[in-house]
Amino acid sequence: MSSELEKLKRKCEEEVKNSPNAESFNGIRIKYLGRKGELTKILRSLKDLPFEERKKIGQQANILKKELEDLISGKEKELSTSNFQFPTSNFDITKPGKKISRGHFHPLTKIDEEVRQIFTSMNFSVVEGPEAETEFYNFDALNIPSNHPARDVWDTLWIKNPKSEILNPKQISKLKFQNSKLLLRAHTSPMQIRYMENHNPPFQIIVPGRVFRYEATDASHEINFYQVEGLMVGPAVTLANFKFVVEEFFQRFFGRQVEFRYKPSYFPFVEPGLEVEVKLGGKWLEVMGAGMVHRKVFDAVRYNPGQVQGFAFGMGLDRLAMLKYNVPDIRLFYSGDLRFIKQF
Ligand code: YSA
Repeated sequence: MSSELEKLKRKCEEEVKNSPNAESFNGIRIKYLGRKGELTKILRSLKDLPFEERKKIGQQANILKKELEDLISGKEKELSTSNFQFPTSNFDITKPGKKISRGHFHPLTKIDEEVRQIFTSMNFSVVEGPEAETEFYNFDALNIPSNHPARDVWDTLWIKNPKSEILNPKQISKLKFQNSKLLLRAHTSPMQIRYMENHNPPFQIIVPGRVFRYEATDASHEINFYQVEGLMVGPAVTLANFKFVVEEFFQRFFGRQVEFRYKPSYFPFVEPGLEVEVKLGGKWLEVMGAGMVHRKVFDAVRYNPGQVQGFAFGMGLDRLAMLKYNVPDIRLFYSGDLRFIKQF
């Protein structure tokens, strides 16, 4: 009889051990200790045994009953979430938790957003254009024909064997009359042409976007970077309007009064052309190229230069970010180095 008790004990222990959750213990309790349970059956059968043996086995069975009860409720408590207890050793409840690191916008995205906000608040619309461009839009229509020395300014990344599926059918038919070689746009100015082809003045737009140049990289030059183009055209848009818009933009962008300086410059698509410099930390820094839209550009989009005039500008977004955040090397923006990115 005592070997039967022993067997029963092992069986019950095994079942408790393999029990997946606290809920399954009720079943085990009924199976072994319930009114028709296995241990109860043994206790009932004792009446047929001689007195001495009944006494001995009875005692053993009662001890086992207590043991099984403790075993089942102990394990049940342990698994029950409502009764979860913090482990008492090595657990400091007052210690601050681990900080979960959250992502955030890249510094260039932040600057891009800020530039868009300032210009849209001045009633400029934001438009974007293709990064793979044609020679016609990137150069010819901007008064930079193929033999023009100014092409050297825009060290160009040409695309070999352009696949016609990059262009839609309307574009392809147009290209029959235009210079169709493909390239990665070297500036955002081609969007001046694309926009004017499809819109009538007056309007004012900015074109933020990625541009590409075949250049050696250094602390202030990357092979791919971002520019923001600006274009305002109307019957009586003048350099005075340009000066107001640009100064308003930079005061708000840098969040303080800054000094400006205008220098004559040359871009084939403006006349006159100029460069804008701002004084930051006691130093003059060039921040944009600009000018009044050249009449040949208006010719290319079939505007009447006698009826409209406008200004255009282009600035390097990365360079603005460098000035604003005091970043010494443009390449850090593209390094993917989290130690740098996490500072913004
Ligand atoms: C000029 C007159 C207009 O009416 C309209 C636009 C322009 C700008 C012209 N399209 C242009 O691309 N001029 S630029 O070659 O001098 O570049 C403009 C700005 O881009 C520079 O002032 C500089 O801030 C930035 N840039 C140029 N090359 C760069 C660069 N930034 C990073 N890496 C490079 N490699």
